[in-house]
Parts: sequence; structure tokens; C-alpha cells
Amino acid sequence: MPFQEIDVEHRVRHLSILDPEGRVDKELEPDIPDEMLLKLHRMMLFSRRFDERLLSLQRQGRIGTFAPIKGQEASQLGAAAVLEDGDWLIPAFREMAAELWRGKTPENVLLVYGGFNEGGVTPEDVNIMPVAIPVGTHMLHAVGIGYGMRYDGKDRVAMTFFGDGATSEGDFHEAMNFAGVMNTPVVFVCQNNHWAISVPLRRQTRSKTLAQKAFAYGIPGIQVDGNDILAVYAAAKEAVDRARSGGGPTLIECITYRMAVHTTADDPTRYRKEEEVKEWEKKDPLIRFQRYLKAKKIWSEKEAEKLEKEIAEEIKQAVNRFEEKAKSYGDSLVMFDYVFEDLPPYIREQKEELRQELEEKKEA
Ligand SMILES: Cc1ncc(C[n+]2csc(CCOP(=O)(O)OP(=O)(O)O)c2C)c(N)n1
Repeated sequence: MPFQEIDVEHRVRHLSILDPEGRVDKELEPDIPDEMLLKLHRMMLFSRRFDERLLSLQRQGRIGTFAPIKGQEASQLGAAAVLEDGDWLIPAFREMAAELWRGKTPENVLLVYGGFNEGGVTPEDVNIMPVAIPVGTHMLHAVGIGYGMRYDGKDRVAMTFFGDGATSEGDFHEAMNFAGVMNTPVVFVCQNNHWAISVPLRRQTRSKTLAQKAFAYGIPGIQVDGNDILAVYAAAKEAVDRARSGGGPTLIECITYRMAVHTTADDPTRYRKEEEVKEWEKKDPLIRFQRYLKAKKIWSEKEAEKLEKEIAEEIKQAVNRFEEKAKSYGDSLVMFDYVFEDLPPYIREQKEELRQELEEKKEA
């Protein structure tokens, strides 16, 4: 019996607009006002410096474990920049730049990493879900939020971020399937940074791309250069506009790289080569964006000096506010109070360990 053929062939589009030298493809260049470009640059620089500060605060024992974003700023800001008031951001744990862009305060970022639940609470008009540490779970929350907004007749969009490792979780597939079937206004932004702690991308999937996984769920998928803020912006704009106008979900795969440690508890020299990191340093999203702005004659190194000073002062103030708030909240042991009525033995041990650590810190 001859087989019938069902045509499900798809090609994955890869979008790149700004090359590593900062040269732009004029035909594809999105129409972003200068003021917005400068605002994006300011936030990119702020988040790079804030990232460095968080790392040193962790090393000094002033905050806990933290997941740096260095190298992934363009993926986050390019996507979050197209959201509007009333839209939702549903982050994983490495989206500090997107969170700041959407209105989370730097001191709240610090509070989260300092172990205070209060850091996850945002004002009524700031639609950001708390950081989600369990890999992949929050994608389902994003679909629920999107579904709810559509059910209520609102033209709002939910955008969720996750890593390449998260695409191996069942939650990813359930979220994509439900979003496709129910036509929910969700934009899935996968930051393919090539590593899930020490697990390389090739151990995560046999597919050529992550973007193509969208096609199995009947939704559009696109791959973009995630270190090119213009490409991310253009792809996200198309996806968000489609979702807002009732066209349903999209998967965007941002090809990027985690330039720093997985978290402050990680030593990447044990599983990846320095040359690989060096190669990606040449594709740094911040330097590339600055080259573009310079060529457009709307930014110069001289202005950068002023900006660096302003940012350093803002970060200093934020750290002060964080430390004052942290003091007023008491210690972070309260985190153990609200999940179990009776703590299981292993959690009781962790609580005791933290209590001792906090005691030692007080004495030091
Ligand atoms: C369900 C679950 N399993 C394992 C972990 C431990 N863990 C934390 S981050 C991580 C890797 C995540 O990789 P990826 O999704 O690529 O995101 P990235 O950390 O690279 O941003 C793992 C396995 C976890 N937090 N949750």
C-alpha cells in the first residue's frame, strides 16, 4: 500500500540584523526612536554593572546564590522592550535586565538574592511574577496568565523566558501544546546560552534548532541572534503584535552565551574551555550595540563616562536601600515558616545551618 504524504515541512528562519562589528542590515533595521535606543543602552549598561556588583556582594557574603546574566542582556532587553503596560513578564532566574526594564527595583532584585520573599512583591501596576527557580514550571504559569487574560477579553500578552535546558522539561512541552491548542497570547523566549550548568546543548536535544520545536505544536518558531538587540526586538515585536491581535503564541530561540558562571556556586572551568568564552566575548551584545549607536552618531565614549558615574551612584544607593530594608525585615529565616506546618527533618537541618551562618555573620 503506497503511503500518503502529509506535508509538514518547515524551515527555521534565523534573524540577524546587527553583526558583531555593529554593522546594520539597513533593510531589516527596525524603526526604533533614538530616545528608546538610548534608554535600552542605558539599561544594558546598568544591568552589566549591576551584575558585576551582585557578584562581588555575593563573594563578600552580603547576598546569597545568584545567577549572573552577563552576555544575555540583548536577548532580555530586546524582547521585554516591546511589552506594553498591562502585559506580564514571567521570568525564570536569569532575567534581571528584563525585570529591571519592566519596573522591578534593583533593591528588590537584591532582596530576592538576599533570601527575602519581599523582593518578589511588585507594585500593583508592575506585572512581573516572582523568580522561578524550579526549571520550566513557570512556562505553565505564563500560559495560564495568557489564557486568563484572553478569557477576560483583554488584549494583553504574557512573555516568559527560559533556558535551553528547560526545553527538556515536560512543562515546556505541556505549555507549548496548551498555548497552541487554546491560542493563548504567550511569547516563549528561549535564551539558548549553550549550557545548562555543565550540560552542553548537544546533550539537551538532537534537533538542529530549538525553534523548530514550535512546529510540532502548530505555532510559529523563529531563531534569532540573541546578542543582537535589534534582531531580538524585531522578532519579539512580530510575536507580541501577533499575540495581542489574537494570533496566538510564538517561540523565539535567542542564540546567546552565558559569559559568566552558572551561579555563584559554579566553577565553569571544570567543564568548558576558556577559548570558547573568548570567542563569545567577541560577540558581546553591549559592545556591539555601542558600535551601532556610535555609527548612528547618537552616542560617544565621552557620554559613556558620565553614564558610568551616574550608574555607579544609582547602584550604590540601591545597595544602601537593600541593606536598610533587609535590616528592617529581620533575618531571612522566615522563609521556612510558610510552606510546612511541621518542617521535615532535612529542611529543619537547612534552617539550622542558615541560623548558624547568620549568627556567625552577626558576630563577624
Ligand atoms: C526542576 C529542576 N531541576 C533541576 C534544577 C537545578 N538546576 C538549576 S538551573 C539548572 C540548569 C538550567 O539550564 P537552562 O534551562 O539552560 O537555563 P540557564 O541556567 O542556562 O539559564 C538546573 C538543572 C532546578 N532548579 N529545577
